[in-house]
Amino acid sequence: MKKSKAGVSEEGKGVSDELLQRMNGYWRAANYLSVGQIYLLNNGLLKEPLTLAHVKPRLLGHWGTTPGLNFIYVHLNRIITEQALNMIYVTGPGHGGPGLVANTYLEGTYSELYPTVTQDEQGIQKLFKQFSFPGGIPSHVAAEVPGSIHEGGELGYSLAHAYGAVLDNPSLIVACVVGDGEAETGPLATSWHSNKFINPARDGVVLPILHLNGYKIANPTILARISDDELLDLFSGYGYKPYVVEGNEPFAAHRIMANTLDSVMSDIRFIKENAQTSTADTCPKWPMIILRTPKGWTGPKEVDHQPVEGTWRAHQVPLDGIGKNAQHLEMLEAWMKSYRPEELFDERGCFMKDIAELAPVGDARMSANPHANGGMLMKPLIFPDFRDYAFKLDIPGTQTAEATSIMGAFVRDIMKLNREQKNFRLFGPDETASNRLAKVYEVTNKVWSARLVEGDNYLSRDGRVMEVLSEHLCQGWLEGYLLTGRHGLFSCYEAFIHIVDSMVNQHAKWLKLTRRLSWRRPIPSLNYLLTSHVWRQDHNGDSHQDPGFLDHVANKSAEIVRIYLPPDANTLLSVANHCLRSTNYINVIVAGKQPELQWLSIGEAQAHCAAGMGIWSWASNDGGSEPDLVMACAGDVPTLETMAAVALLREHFPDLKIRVVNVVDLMSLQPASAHPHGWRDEDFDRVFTKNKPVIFAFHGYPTLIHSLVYKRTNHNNIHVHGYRGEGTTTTPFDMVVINNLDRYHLAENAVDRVRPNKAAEFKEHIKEKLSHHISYTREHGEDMPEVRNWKWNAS
Ligand SMILES: Cc1ncc(C[n+]2csc(CCOP(=O)(O)OP(=O)(O)O)c2C)c(N)n1
Ligand SMILES: [Mg+2]
Repeated sequence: MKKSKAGVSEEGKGVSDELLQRMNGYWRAANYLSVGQIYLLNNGLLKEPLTLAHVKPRLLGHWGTTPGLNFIYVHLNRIITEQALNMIYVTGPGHGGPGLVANTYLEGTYSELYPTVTQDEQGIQKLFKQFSFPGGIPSHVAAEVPGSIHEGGELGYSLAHAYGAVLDNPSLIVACVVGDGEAETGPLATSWHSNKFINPARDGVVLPILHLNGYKIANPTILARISDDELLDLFSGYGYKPYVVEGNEPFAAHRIMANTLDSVMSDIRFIKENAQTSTADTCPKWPMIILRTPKGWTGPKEVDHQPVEGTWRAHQVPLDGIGKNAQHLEMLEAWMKSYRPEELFDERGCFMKDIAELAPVGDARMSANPHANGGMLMKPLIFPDFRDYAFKLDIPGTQTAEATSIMGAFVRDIMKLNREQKNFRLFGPDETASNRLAKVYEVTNKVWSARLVEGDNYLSRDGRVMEVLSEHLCQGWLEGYLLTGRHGLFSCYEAFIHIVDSMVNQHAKWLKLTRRLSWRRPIPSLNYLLTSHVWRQDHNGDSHQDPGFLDHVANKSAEIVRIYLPPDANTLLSVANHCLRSTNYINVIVAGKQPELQWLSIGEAQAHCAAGMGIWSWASNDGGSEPDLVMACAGDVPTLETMAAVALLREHFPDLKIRVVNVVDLMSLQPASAHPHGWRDEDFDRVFTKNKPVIFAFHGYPTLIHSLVYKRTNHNNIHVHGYRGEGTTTTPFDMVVINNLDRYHLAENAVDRVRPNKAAEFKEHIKEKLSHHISYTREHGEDMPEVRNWKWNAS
């Protein structure tokens, strides 16, 4: 590759041939252990001639990326040791699990955390057998792998995680290997721009290493097939200083890599040393490495007359016909022996001391760095008393407030109180102000390290709000920040949070796994505030209306997920206070930003949120005895419509005994056996009755409520109104009408069930109301005054 536009490394400096030879030995050892994990059941040190009985019956793993990952690892170890660096390793191609496991084993961390995997022949045997094996460990760089904050199974998030990890960690360097296939994904493509959000004086350093091995599973990669000029221009254009390391002859490649890393580190030191005094108005050009080496390097060159090394065929298991083909078995033995294991491990299977010494020690090992087990470094947030921000309620249902704006003051003061310990940030795709959290700008700005121009609002290099128009990037940054032990909140439009559905899956899986690993410390929860929700998209309409993220999240493990639908500002404060203090959860809070009626005092809100759901006795007229009807609701708009429906029913059917139930913690609907927040059946039955009709107004898709309550005694009587996929740009009330979630449809459904013989007249009344609503809104462009100005006065 042409290097004219690339950073030029300081040739010939520093590293002796003798050291490079030892590093090559370390690399051979890691490669040997990687191949062993993929193939061997026993005979780990190949002391006996290899037979079929020594080989796993199912060969599961990925070789292609692994030698490159191992190559990078040993080189990073050198600079960590020589320069006393604080570094972790993020593996974009996480399918290279064998390589990372091998390295963590070679540096001793693996045996410290998993003492049965000893540093001897028996331990190697165990290490090999357990990989991709029932009852063993997964094939990827999963939570089980010491030093990992990134599983890398679903490609695309490595660089966002890496950047999230270095925020507010000025001494940390994250070496982030990006697969050239991974680089084709949308989330990864946008992640290069993270450098515009890094403040060199306050944050750490990400060293991206593009692993240009040329291939994915079955195809070449785009970046491997564009011209060298275009490739270098691309990364210069992203604001990096690209260095190229290229080669297929190991020793020569070692030298170039070592020299390049020395140059890279001197660039990094220069930027860091000048960070405090720099007056530049653009971001520094951080170095990055383009590593162009063959896929499946050092593996079989040809199998069955097909080239393998340096092609896509090396991606998984290059010799996969071992059971049927004696030649494959011989080739495997020759391949493994080419690493000369007898020079790397002694008779007992211990790693040779002179090579082992190359690894850093203690916490300097990338596998033992506490940043990669973020809970170890987690400092709890300092909180103001959330009750100090309470909306002062005089009479329920008569005063209005913007819930998220009130929460904004609380968040502002959390930001202020934690400014010194620098462990709280707010993330959002360009919507913090739109979501009414702008009070936070009284104490901080949005971070922006690119050029500033006059008139820019609330932008600075020191800001603690991270806004970029990529939900992927917000999510990835926040995950990286949380995984390294800090706290945050992601505020997002409800409909567009779906963009990160799949990332949520991955994070939920990660959290679930870490709960089973005693050495992994709990990390702060992933908190979402979904505002600008389905029912109040007055500007935007159909494209912005979808409450389905709740369904997506509700499917995840009950250990991990919590969903809150606070009906007003004080309940939102209480819920936010709870979520921001929690660890190891995914908390989803849905709350509107528009002025809405307020229902509970702060004391009532706190008690209601602690219970999860409950009877609003002040709004009920059942006198505490068995009602005729339960009107239930979850979500702010459904609560308003339910209350209005109750008022209507009371006016027309004064003898009807109606109970109002509000649900703030959605998971309390589930049985106690299904979710830790689930109510016991007897308590649920007491509230929802065993046999009375329940009209349930729900924020999201009705099927979610049905699925949560299907085991409850009264399930057959629970009739849910929610989002039916009807959307458009219209008035707030018309939006609920077209989905049958409005007060009239709720009341009509109730009457059909409890007063069927007296329903006709009432239904006629409702028909008139709805028809008036249609004509009024179509004529005036706003809701009828009786809807707009409605207040609760039924008590
Ligand atoms: C988002 C996503 N899509 C598809 C896959 C399936 N997959 C696994 S590995 C791979 C190829 C990866 O190629 P590259 O990033 O170049 O890694 P390497 O060559 O180092 O193995 C693909 C497509 C995946 N893991 N994640
Ligand atoms: Mg590749």
